[in-house]
Amino acid sequence: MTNDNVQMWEKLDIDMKPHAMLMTALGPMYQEIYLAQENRPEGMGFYDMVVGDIHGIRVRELHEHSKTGGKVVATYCVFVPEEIVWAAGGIPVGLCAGTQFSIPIAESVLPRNTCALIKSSFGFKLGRICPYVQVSDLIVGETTCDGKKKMFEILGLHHQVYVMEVPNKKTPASRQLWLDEVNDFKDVIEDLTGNKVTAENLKEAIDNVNRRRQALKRLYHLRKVRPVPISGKDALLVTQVSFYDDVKRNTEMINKLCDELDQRVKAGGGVAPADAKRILVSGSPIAIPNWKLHHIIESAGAVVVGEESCTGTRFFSDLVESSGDGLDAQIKAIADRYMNIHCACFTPNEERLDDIVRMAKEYQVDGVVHYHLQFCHTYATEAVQVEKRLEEEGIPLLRIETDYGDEDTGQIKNRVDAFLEMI
Ligand code: BJ8
Repeated sequence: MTNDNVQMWEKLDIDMKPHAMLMTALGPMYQEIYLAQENRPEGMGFYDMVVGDIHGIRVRELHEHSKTGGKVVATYCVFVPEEIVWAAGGIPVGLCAGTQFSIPIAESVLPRNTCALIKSSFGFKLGRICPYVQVSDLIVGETTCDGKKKMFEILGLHHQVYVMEVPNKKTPASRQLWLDEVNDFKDVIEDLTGNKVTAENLKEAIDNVNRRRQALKRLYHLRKVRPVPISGKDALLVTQVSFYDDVKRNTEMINKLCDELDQRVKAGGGVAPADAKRILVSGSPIAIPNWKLHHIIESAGAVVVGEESCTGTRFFSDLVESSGDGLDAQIKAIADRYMNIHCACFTPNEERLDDIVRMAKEYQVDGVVHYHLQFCHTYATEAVQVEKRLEEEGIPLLRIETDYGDEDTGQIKNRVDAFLEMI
């Protein structure tokens, strides 16, 4: 903890005591889950450094940006079009919301039977523990689920909040509604930053974000190889960090890592034996530092080779078509791309089932672990359809409902062990 960091956190009105407790807990946890892994790619050194100073380096960049009048826009969902923020000279940051630490604070206000992700994010703001929240000028929420929607109303009492309406169907009328929402979002961001979104700056932003998506696609493509050259935990971390790192640096670091993995694959090297059980994780997003499920699966000798989630393929599989045919066409291309995200908030959501089956085959998995947070009704209920579809396809499935606590770790371990034995 450097003095510079401490001064910056004080300026950001961080509550220093609980914040210090959070930072102290993170180190040993990262050591146990990440640094104890064997045969890690050297390229993960960058991510170790990022996590080692998780509330330092990047927050400082955002803080410097703020000091020169730049705006920071925080988000909780992959539906918020980051290209528009970049184009207007702002910096988008995907907030973490993956720790148990902030949940008791949130439960002093929110109902306890609310999903961990909502409580964790709300607790960060209420407790003034997260510098990414504190440095942001605006939090952009969305109407993807009832818990979030109502939480954003209360969050609005503590921070500047703007909510985008995400429709629940993918009909032509819904698509028009979403296009209008994206246009309104552009106006909000222009007002916030004082900068106009133009065809030129938007094209540059689209290209930059697309390049990061392509780099992540490259990383995931490498995970299809047997033996797999990178652990699921490490690949998950790369995606998690992509939510808040600078888009150009992030793309460069992912590609560098992939260059190394290419060499590994050529040499036939891997992080797990070629016959290790291969698992696809599907379901709710897994926000940093929630590494619980991957750690359990990989500690049991299997390897996670893909994530069908918003901290996985839903984040990057589709690109925005960068035709450059003027601002209206670009905004339409952005709206179309985001409507392709197969979140469980949509009905029907057959495309997600298709994606899970396609990924299970492409990544040659032995089984799928469907993961959802307790009190997340959309993913819990959609799991019924996932189970039915995978049964028809002959793909083994394990359903896990959990939260960010440790109480059920032993029970999940037993269920994962039994599942791996069975497949
Ligand atoms: S596009 S998955 S990031 S909404 S887990 S808060 S749904 S009760 S996170 Fe998500 Fe966007 Fe969809 Fe992706 Fe509600 Fe469920 Fe909690 Fe959730």
